[in-house]
Amino acid sequence: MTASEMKNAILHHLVYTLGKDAAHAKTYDWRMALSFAVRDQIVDRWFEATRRTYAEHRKRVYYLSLEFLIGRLLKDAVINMRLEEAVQDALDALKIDWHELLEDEPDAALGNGGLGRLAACFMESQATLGLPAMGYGIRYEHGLFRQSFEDGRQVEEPEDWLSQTHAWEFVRPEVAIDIGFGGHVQEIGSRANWYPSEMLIAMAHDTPVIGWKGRWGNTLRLWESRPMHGFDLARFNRGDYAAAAEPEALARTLSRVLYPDDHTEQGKELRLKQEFFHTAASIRDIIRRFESEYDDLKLLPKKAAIQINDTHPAIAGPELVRILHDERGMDFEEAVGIARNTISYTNHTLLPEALETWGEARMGRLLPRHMQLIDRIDDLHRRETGTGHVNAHQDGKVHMGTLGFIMAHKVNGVAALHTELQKTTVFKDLHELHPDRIVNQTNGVTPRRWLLSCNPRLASLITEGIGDGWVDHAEDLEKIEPLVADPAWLDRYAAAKKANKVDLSNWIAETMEIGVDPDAIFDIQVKRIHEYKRQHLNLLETIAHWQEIRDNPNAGWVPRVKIFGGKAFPNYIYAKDMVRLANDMARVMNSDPLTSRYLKVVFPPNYNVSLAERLIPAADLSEQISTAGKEASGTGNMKLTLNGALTIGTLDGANVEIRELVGAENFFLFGMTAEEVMARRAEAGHAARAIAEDHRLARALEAIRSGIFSPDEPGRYHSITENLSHHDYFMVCSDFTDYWRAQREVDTAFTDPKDWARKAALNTARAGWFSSDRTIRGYMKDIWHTDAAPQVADAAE
Ligand code: F55
Repeated sequence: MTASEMKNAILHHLVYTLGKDAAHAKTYDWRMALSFAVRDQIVDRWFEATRRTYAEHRKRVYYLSLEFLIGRLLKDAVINMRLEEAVQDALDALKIDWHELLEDEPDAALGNGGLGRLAACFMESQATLGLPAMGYGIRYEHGLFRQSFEDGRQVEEPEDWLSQTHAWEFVRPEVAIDIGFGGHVQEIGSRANWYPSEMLIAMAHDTPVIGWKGRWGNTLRLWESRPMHGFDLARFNRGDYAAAAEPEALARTLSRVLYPDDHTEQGKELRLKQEFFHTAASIRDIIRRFESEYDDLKLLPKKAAIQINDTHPAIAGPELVRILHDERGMDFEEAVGIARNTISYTNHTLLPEALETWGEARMGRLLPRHMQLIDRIDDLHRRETGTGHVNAHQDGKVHMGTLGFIMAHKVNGVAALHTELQKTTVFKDLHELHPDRIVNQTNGVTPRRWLLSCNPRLASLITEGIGDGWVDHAEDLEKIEPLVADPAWLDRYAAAKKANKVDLSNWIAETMEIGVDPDAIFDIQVKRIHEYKRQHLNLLETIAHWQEIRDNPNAGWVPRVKIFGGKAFPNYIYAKDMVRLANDMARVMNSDPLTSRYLKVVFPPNYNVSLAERLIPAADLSEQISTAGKEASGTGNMKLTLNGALTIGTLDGANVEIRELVGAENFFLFGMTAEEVMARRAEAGHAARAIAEDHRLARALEAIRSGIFSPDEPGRYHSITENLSHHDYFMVCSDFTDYWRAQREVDTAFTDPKDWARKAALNTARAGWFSSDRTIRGYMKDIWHTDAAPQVADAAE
């Protein structure tokens, strides 16, 4: 497409789709017009992919996830369709600022963190690989809350991305699926009819997901809940307007808000209803599509693979069995076998508090037939394995992890260490019964968004050196290794990083009124705020470092900017205290005339995908400091490595694999191993001992206790200091000394800029394996047993 064709397409949509005259169009109108013009380019390719999938009777992959953290879509679409030049030139001709349009797009924040963003990277990789696949999720009206700070405290406001038209979706009113809850069951022999007492409708909204060079397009189908019957006219006519609107309001509640949970499960009925709503609509849609092509349900596992993203859609097992057995008349055992061979389950956490359970009373009330089927599935599993003690329904609760495991042919962990720990902890008993079921698929991230799009300077430098093959064969990044030996090339690598840091410094100055030195170490910890991720370990080290600078302000310190980003679950008081402490520290330290040249703390509010895209390219140091054994994988760690940040980290999650690949000499390792953590935890008084043995740690804790950071309320962080001094489940104190040592190694290493640049470039060169393309290929081979389709011709540049 030429620039002038693009310009005409934009103007056409401006006038005929948006009904705006160019003279009066605002940023929003131009963005929408551009988005529609780009979307038009995608649609034919998207149809072609669907046509081929049907024509070739391809197996399809269905990715069921309560979260898709897709962020903004315009730039992604433009880049993958290779329309960048055409768009830029067209907008120049129209005197419209491309960056202003990009910034105008709201983030689609339909997820909490890693799990949701992984689903988004997977969708993009599946499309890039030409794998016929479909993502199923919920079209939340309000995504993850918007975070702001008041007096340093986190304040949550509702997120409102749908207050403007969503440019990328197609509404499918004809795809409307009935969903029931409650009611009673009438058993007929082994089968049953379920008569729900409450019904609503799941309506589909489709967003095309286009792969690199437009070679393939898949669909992200998001369900919106709708009332079965509109509003109550009789009540309305009686003048009871609120009551008339009530059924509709109740039905719509289901897709109203994203559950803002990251590891602290709050058993709420609405959440269970969301899970069933999502899963039942998706399974129904899958079966409908299958039956339009094939007439023998025994073929289901050959033609469909259903991946459940954590246990949130784990009711898929019983629901599929219910359809096969109750509705289609298949023998129960056969139905279980078919469902199991179709479904596989990804586990994302070992934290006991995050393993979903539902009370049998609630489950029985809301899903009476599923409750019966779960008992029969347990019963069958006991007979199959000859054991009595491993049940999904146990101690008055349904354990969704166990249910997910029993009803899947494969269960995967998300990094090598996490997968091994699954076998010895949460799924120990099940693993002994089914030793072939657990497999590993180490997470990955899409290099299109997380390098090509977010870091154009580095991407161009790489492409100039080795061509653009790395974009969809990220392992090719290793071809830059010979260039790393060339000092001139390394200078350019360092210059790209520096320019990204200057951009970020300017943004920090404009938005937060904090001046930071672009020559300082940009030390970044971005992720959900959680005790196990240990932002407070980073904060304690920051305090100790600040104190040493104050002791000796003229000692020639290596300047640092500590950058934090992340949201705390609204009810997670401890995490919110950590946020406030960081902000209190920033206030005190950034205005300290003795130290502020050397140390700044910056915590931009509302960390989301777009902010990640801004921060990650400017990072020198990546903080991956979780208590070993607790972070299943991490994916931010991969994005930062790819963008040439060196990791300071523990042997946890995918850090282990990152370190192996980039080389131990290019990674700052510290801390106890998962095994050592478990042993140390058993020792009484480990925290007190660690504090007694490290005067810096003791002094940093004392500083918090004394109220230096909260003079108006000295006791503000009592719970943090008390917890760390006496309990310290996450071993902050026990790992402090080694973390401090590693941080000083970082300082020393940074004083040799050439060597630092070399290490950074080697991180980029060796990070290609962390592409989600590799991860998806792994799922295809080991779990889904499926191939990619021959792709549509490349979109021309
Ligand atoms: C969301 C909802 C609930 Cl109810 C529980 C957890 C979550 C959630 O967001 N979990 C999450 O993000 N887990 C993360 O998954 C990533 C992708 O596999 C991992 O990299 C990361 O280690 C893990 O914490």
